[in-house]
Amino acid sequence: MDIQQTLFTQIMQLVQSSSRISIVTHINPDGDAIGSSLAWAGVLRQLNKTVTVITPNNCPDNLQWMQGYSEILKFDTQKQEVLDCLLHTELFFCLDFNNLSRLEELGESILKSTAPHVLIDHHPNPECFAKVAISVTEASSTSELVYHTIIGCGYEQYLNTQIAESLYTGIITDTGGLSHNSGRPELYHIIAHLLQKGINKTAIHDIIFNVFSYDRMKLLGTILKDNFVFMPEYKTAYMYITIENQKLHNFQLGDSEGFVNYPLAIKDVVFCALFTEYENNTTKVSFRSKRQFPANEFSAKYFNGGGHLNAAGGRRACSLHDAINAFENGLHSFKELLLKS
Ligand SMILES: [Mn+2]
Repeated sequence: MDIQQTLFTQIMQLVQSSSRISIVTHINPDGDAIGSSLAWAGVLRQLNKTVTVITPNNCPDNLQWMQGYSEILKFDTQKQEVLDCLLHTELFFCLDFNNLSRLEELGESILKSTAPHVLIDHHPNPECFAKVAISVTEASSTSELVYHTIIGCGYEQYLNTQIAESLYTGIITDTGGLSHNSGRPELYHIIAHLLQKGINKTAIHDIIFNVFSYDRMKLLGTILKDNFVFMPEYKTAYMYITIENQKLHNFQLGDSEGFVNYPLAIKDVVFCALFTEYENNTTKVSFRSKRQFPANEFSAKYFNGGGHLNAAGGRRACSLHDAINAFENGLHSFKELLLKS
């Protein structure tokens, strides 16, 4: 991966001159957000830095085994502790997002600090708020970029089993278990190195992917059976989760994680969406696509969102019904692109 050594040198200098460092990541943190943040925190702590990982809210249960999880500060439930921490922060690392809006309210608090920001991320179109930015869209994950940062900064001696486990988790969760965004041979050299550090690959896959509750499995069944629409004329399919579905199946944070990928298993689908209805007249949408169809452009145009070419998300202040209408209308203007994708 082509990352200028000068960027690592700058990061090393910033780390050397700071003793209190905060690592922040995006709302609804996923495996890559938590994995990359905890891995980097684990390295910096071995350099005797006082490191705090801050998230806007909590992450799903299946990520809570990683080393350092229990010390994460969550802005929604530990606001005062976070604000106190920000006051003393001398250096920020912003991981797995590139736009402060991804932090929601936490972003405003961070902007009040005069401490420099270092961005490490793989999403397209970064906002320019960082002093140093490692922004590489070809990377499978932020965890892969943190691995390069560890090596590039000469911190390889601190790459222990627990840090390797966190990085591996980030890589496999952002690539759907190495199914997409994971075709570069270099990535497998990294994985080989992580395996050499003693990680248990089978155990991590099990703890990350085989975690459905019975309620969650039944919810998936309901969605696939009753709330699934296939539109072959657009090579598109979508699914939706109503508030009623959520109540009936005792919906927990993270329960719909991965559901959005199911329609892609249909041979002729190149684009799909999962709508989730919320109480406050808001509808959240996740998008997935195959090949060159730009899920992120579609999301930006109709759902105030963004993301990667093949995986994006957004939301709209409207009912589920109106959101689905907006989606179907949007398909008309993307029809040509859909059909040739
Ligand atoms: Mn990521």
